[in-house]
Amino acid sequence: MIEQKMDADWLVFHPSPKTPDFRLPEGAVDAHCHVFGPSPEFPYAPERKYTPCNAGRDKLFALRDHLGFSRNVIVQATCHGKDNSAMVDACQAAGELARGVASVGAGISVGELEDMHRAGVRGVRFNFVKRLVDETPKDAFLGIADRIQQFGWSIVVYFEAADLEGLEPFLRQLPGTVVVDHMGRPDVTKGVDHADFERFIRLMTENENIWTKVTCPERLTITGPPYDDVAPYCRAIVDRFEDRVLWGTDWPHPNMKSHMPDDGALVDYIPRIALTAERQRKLLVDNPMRLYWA
Ligand code: 0GY
Repeated sequence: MIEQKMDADWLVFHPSPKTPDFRLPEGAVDAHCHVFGPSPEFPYAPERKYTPCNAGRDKLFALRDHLGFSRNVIVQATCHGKDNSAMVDACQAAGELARGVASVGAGISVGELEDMHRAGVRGVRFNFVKRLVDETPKDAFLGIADRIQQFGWSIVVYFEAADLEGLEPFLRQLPGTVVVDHMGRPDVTKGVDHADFERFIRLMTENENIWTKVTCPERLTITGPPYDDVAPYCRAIVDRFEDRVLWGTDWPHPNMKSHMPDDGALVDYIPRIALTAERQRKLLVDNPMRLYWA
C-alpha cells in the first residue's frame, strides 16, 4: 500500500475545534465535506493537483458529533479523481447518516451508478476550477447529467466567479437540481451590488432548479476570521433563496494556505447569515433532507 506524502505548503485541519456557541437545530446536515484517504488504504489519484493530509471517515464522524451535526454529505474531492472508493466507503460506514456526491467519467455505466446509489451516492460533481482539474468537455458532462436523471440525483457545480459568464448557457441547460459550490466564489472586494454578483443572483432568480451552498467564508475572505467581508454575500443569498441554500463545513478544508479555520467558529457563523430559527432550519435540515434523503 502506498503512503503518499502531503504537499509541503499544506495546512492540516484544526486539531481541536471549539464547541460551538450556536446550537444546531435537531437533524442538522453538514452538506459539504470531504474525506481524504487515508492514503495507504485509499491512494490519491495520479492526476491530482495536490496531495492532502490524510483525513479519513472516522475523523469526519468525530467532528460531526463534536459540532452537533446529525448527518454529512460527503463530496468527492479532486485529489481522489474519479476513484470514489474512499467517499463510498465512508457513506457505507455511516449508513443513513451520510450521502455522497461522486465524480464520474462519461463512460460510467448504469450498473456502476446503481451500485453507488445503493451505497448512498445522490449526486455528481462537475468541476471547472482550473487549478484543481484538467478540463472536461461540456458534452461529456451533459451526457452524465442525462444518465443520472433516472436515479433522481442532483449535480454540484464548482467554478470561479470569473468563469460564470462563459458557463451560463451550460448551467441553464442542465436538467434537475443544480447546486453551485460556495456561491460561485464571488470576489468579496467588489461588493454585493457589483454586476458579477448580480449576475449570479439573476441566474438563481431565473432558474428555480439552481441552488447554492453559502459555504467557505474562510476561502473567500480577504480580511480573515470572523469573515465580516463574506457575511453580506451569504446573507443576500439566504434572504432571497431560503428554500434553495445548503451549508457545510468544507472539512478538512483543501488548499487552505492562509489560515486553517476552527470548525466550531464556522458553525458560530451560521446565525450571522441565516437570521431566524426558521431560516436556520431550512438551511441546515429541510433543504438538505429534501435534496439528498427524500
Ligand atoms: C472545496 C474546495 C476546493 C477543493 C476541492 O475537490 C477539491 O479538491 O473541492 C478548493 O480548493 O477550492 O469545495 O472543498
